[in-house]
Amino acid sequence: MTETANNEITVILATGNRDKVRELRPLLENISPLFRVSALHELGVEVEIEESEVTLEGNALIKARAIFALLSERFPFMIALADDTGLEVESLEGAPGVYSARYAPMPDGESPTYKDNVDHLLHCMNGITNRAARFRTVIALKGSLPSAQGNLQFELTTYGIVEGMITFEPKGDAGFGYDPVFMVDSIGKTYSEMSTAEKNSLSHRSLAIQKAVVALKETLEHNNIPLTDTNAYQ
Ligand code: ITT
Repeated sequence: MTETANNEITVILATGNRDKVRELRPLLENISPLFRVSALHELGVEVEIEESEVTLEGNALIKARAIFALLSERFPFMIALADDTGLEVESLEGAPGVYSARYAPMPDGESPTYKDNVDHLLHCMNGITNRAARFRTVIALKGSLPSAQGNLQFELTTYGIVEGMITFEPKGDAGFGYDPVFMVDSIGKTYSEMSTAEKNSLSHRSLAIQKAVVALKETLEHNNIPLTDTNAYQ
């Protein structure tokens, strides 16, 4: 059984992280009247995907491909959108980077909380004066859409980077992950001192999404698939 309405493209957020969903959804809204954005938990999907690559791009593709494979029968016309994000600290030679979610050492079988990771980062940077760091997000899309020649299958990746500094202590209550200790150079506030809307107006994630939308539109235009005509998919 398929669940795709005639005139919709289902965009599935291929992440188990609801904080990412909260940021990604408004970024994707209003791009096209055809988009219907769904998170995995809203579709009743619970899945563990092993992130076995050593790059953000590799792991973003693993997640997009896994969710595409899992749900493409249910949604023949859909785009699986994955996000892999890392915090890269200059004086730690780019750590925690691709391992940002599992940075703090934990007993076997336990996963660190956001606070465990932040505490570990501040501990590792104790006495270090060079606090320069950057957030990098890679967005991967894997999709299947109808075109005049039949199903168009495509895959693409884009990235977004924001430069900043690691603070000496957490500041602010909003956001998630390393937000309380990441001060954005251009604004002079940590991400946790910003609302979701303000973070979304400048974040690594929003820059990557903007590029992904441009790349998607180019791919679709190249294949004569309009993103605005709601009759195109009937
Ligand atoms: P999925 O793989 O299911 O998407 P995840 O949380 O494991 O969820 P990542 O592999 O991209 O996602 O892990 C990156 C970690 O970096 C994440 O757990 C947070 O601790 C942190 N992180 C990601 N985006 C962030 C952001 O915008 N602000 C602060 N920390 C962030």
